[in-house]
Amino acid sequence: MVRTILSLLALLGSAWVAQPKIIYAGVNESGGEFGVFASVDTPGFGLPGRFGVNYAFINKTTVDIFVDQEKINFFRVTFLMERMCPISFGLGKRFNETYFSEYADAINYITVTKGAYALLDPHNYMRYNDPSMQPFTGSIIGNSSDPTAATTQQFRAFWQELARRFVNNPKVVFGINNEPHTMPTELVLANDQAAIDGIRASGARQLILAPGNGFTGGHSWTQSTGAGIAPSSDFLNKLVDPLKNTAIDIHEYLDVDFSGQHDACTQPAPSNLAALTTWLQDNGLKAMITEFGGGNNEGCFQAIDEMMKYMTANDVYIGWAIWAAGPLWGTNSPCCGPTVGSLEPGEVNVNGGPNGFDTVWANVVRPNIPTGLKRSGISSLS
Ligand SMILES: *[C@@H]1O[C@H](CO)[C@@H](O)[C@H](O)[C@H]1NC(C)=O
Ligand SMILES: *[C@@H]1O[C@H](CO)[C@@H](O)[C@H](O)[C@H]1NC(C)=O
Ligand SMILES: *[C@@H]1O[C@H](CO)[C@@H](O)[C@H](O)[C@H]1NC(C)=O
Ligand SMILES: CC(=O)N[C@H]1CO[C@H](CO)[C@@H](O)[C@@H]1O
Repeated sequence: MVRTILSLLALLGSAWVAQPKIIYAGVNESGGEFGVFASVDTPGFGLPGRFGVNYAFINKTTVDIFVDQEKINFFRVTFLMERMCPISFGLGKRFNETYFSEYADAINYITVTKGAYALLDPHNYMRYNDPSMQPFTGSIIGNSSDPTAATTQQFRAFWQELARRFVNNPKVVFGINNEPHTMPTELVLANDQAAIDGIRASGARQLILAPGNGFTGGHSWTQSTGAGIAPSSDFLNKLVDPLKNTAIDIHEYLDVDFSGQHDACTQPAPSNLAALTTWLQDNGLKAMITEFGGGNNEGCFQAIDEMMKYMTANDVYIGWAIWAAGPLWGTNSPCCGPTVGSLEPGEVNVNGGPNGFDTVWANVVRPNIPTGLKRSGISSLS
């Protein structure tokens, strides 16, 4: 009897462990923020830009490949706040309807036509009004000593309007902002909270992802990322979502300085993410890793595999999106050395050889795509 109960418990235990925890798996679709980069700080450079020429959101054919053949269920789709809210309008509820409809077309294709989830990603580093030398130009949202800065209230109004427009689409996820950095962590918290308040005030109930400071790096979550800057862990557990449907948004590259610019993977995820994992557990929070990546080499394949298995083994992680696919990369390499190329199917790398989709994705990402991904229902923590 004891033995039966014990083996029953063991069975229950293993069934428990085998529960799928990663429920979102996918890729970044980067391109909506392109065409504004200048070699010197030039406010307004490249704005508004031409759709399909200077910027674009997705290639529907490659989204088909990702959903139908690769069976992923998640796309992070970047856009630029200065295009959604032209500088002449200011940040807030007045949108450029042309840019919005181009963006909404991409989001609706992913969510309605293909049935996958889409993360709305204002790719702005918590800054607004000058993306010409991102991530360092632009006024920090809510910097009250900067008269040209958009206010936290404006940021709330922006999110309330964007969420209102997707209130009836259960498959969107709201990403508050890409990679805040070099600002008071108190202000990251205040802006994140304002976004959550605006989103919920619109009636939207979908999942929200909240970033921390320091480019929202997982490895530095519990550390100061600059003089006088408090660790994200000191503040990001103070967020209040009345619907308790907010997770932490994490980025984590595996190269020497966590920038994703080098081809060697020398920063192991399991040890670098350990303190974050403990913090998430202690605070009853979940996280998604919405940017990561590694180069086209054995060392990186191993490091990525280790990272993905680490996320699967720790149930505080509910999903991931690798950087990056997108319609405008061509032979350029968004991650991990100049010769990897992008993750966009059908493209080649700078040498005319296979790109990251045929190397990194095929070798290490594809084998780690879980089978139990969430396919229906409103975006949520489970
Ligand atoms: C709105 O976006 C469209 C498409 O990019 C652009 O042609 C137009 O000039 C923009 N309007 C403003 C006010 O920026
Ligand atoms: C806020 O704005 C002031 C005035 O432009 C600037 O001196 C300060 O550095 C800004 N704060 C941060 C954290 O950048
Ligand atoms: C979209 O992707 C397909 C499949 O790789 C490719 O044949 C096509 O040229 C792409 N279209 C654009 C506009 O890049
Ligand atoms: C590896 C990589 O390209 N990461 C980038 C993610 O987001 C922006 C690109 O728009 C970059 O600043 C990061 O370096």
